[in-house]
Amino acid sequence: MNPDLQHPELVTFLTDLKEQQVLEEVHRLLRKGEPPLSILDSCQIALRYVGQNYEQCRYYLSGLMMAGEIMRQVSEMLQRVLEKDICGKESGRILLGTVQGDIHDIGKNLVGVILRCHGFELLDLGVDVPPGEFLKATKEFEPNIIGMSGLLTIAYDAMKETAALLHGNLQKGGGVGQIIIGGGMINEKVHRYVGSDYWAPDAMACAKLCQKLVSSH
Ligand code: B1M
Repeated sequence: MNPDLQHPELVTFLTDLKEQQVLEEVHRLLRKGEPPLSILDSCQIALRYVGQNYEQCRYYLSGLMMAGEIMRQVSEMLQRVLEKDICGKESGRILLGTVQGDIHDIGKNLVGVILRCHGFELLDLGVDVPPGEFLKATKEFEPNIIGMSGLLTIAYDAMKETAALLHGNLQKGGGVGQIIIGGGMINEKVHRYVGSDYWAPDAMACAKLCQKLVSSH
């Protein structure tokens, strides 16, 4: 394991799916005043190891499910602190969802928490959201920004289809409907493939980008 890790014990506990120890360690770190986003970073490193263990058949699907359940509980603990810590006065509407075919929602939910903490009005469509549902909600809610999350490689095509549908149906300008994508394996190349307007590597970067986009209109 990398010796430069910020929270090596947390990373080991989560990689080994030790639920109780993870929750106790997160609790201890938060009490010590550790920033919630740095705790999240360490959890993401551990989840990458969990994913590798799954790919290399050291964990079954139940390992992924267990990691998801532990992470759901950690997210709740971090969310309580984040909601107290960050606040903003941006006004703007954001539509968020995990694209069709993908049910991963832990990262999306954290993005939602941080956007709300920055003062944005949020409509979260949930997971496995078909392109047409994004379009329908965009017409009704008139968001400044549409955020699509996806962790699976197969999600790229759903993102591409959704972006094409939205771009084809929405008028450019007026600050409505700029598309941001994000999720575990999203990068510049995927962003170009999908045809989104922007991409963000993590929840905080997404919130900062949304602030910039909304304030420039
Ligand atoms: Co799945 N899974 N999973 N999984 N899972 C991955 C993604 C995988 C990489 C694991 C691996 O094999 N290494 C792999 C995908 C491989 C690929 O496509 N190339 C995988 C697979 C294969 C699968 C299944 C297909 C397994 C199967 O059934 N055989 C299946 C797919 C189901 C489906 O979606 N149709 C599946 C199912 C699941 C569970 C349900 C068991 C569970 C999810 C529970 C849940 O979400 N409620 C699960 C989990 C837990 C994982 C891993 C281990 C962890 C994901 C996670 O929550 N990360 C994951 C391995 C990994 O990620 N390394 C894996 C923590 C979260 C905080 O990070 O979501 O990246 P993340 O969010 C970050 C940023 O990405 C960013 O901000 C967040 C916070 O900073 N971000 C955005 C996210 N959305 C954003 C949007 C933005 C901007 C930033 O703008 C709008």
